[in-house]
Amino acid sequence: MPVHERIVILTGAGLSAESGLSTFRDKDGIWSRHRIEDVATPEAFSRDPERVLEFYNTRRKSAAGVKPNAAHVALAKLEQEHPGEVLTVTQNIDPLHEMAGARNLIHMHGEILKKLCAYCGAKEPWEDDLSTELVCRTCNKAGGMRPDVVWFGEMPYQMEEIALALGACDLFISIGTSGTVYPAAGFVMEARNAGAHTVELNLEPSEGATLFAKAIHGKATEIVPAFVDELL
Ligand code: BV8
Repeated sequence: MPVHERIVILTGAGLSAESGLSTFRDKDGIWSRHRIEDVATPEAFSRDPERVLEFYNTRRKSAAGVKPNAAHVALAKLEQEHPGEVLTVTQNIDPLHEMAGARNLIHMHGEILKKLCAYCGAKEPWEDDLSTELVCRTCNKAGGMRPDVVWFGEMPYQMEEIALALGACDLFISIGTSGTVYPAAGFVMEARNAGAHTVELNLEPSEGATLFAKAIHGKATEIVPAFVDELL
């Protein structure tokens, strides 16, 4: 495989599955137990904030107790050892990439271990439960504290930076994502238009599988380390 100068990696819930975190659309996934409209939209938060906060309090507890797996470690090794630029864009809100050593990382859908004040926009690390009684230390208002997570209908973070990276990359790797949620699911097209080689690493073909030049199917902890070794 030729040496690639600029690599963009997109990751999804399938990367964290073998660390013990539920995915969204697998048979016993998160969306089989909750409706997006009830727990992952701004309307749901204004309609029933306690229900939304409870959904994320449960997920924050499970995210705080898990460890990176061999796939996260392999991706951090690629970033450290590869001579070119490696950017990881994750849809995941867990901290597993950074725990494995990733540094050049964008959490496009936010982070479960941060809180955001809906009134003033203040953000800070937060590992405990959130409740509507919590008073914001910046604007002193209560009732607006939410997880720093991008809900459906909200603009993902750092989209300009991501678009620039996709437009300049020569290798785009998509790992552990079903390719159902936009704009992330459209990144492969942006990379192709930039002339990049595109590879999908997933348990099974994603919804966008036919858009990739190459596909490798299997469990992330097996196929990602092998693929990284091939690249290095
Ligand atoms: C936007 C954070 C507009 C929260 C998430 C109607 C109204 C509003 C919007 C829309 C609409 N219709 C369509 C849209 C657009 C919408 C969208 O795409 N909807 C889909 C459902 C059709 N998108 C949005 O709303 C986005 N925002 O459009 O804004 C806008 C424009 C301008 C100005 C302002 C606004 C925002 C989307 C972000 C929503 N937030 N997450 C949270 O986590 O609770 S999305 C959520 O889905 C997660 O981030 C998750 O990462 C993401 C994608 O899921 P995946 O990661 O792919 O996980 P999934 O379970 O689906 O798949 C796992 C894969 O792994 C599977 O393929 C499986 O085979 C594989 N796997 C499993 N185990 C393994 C494995 N692979 C390897 N090894 C294993 N062991």
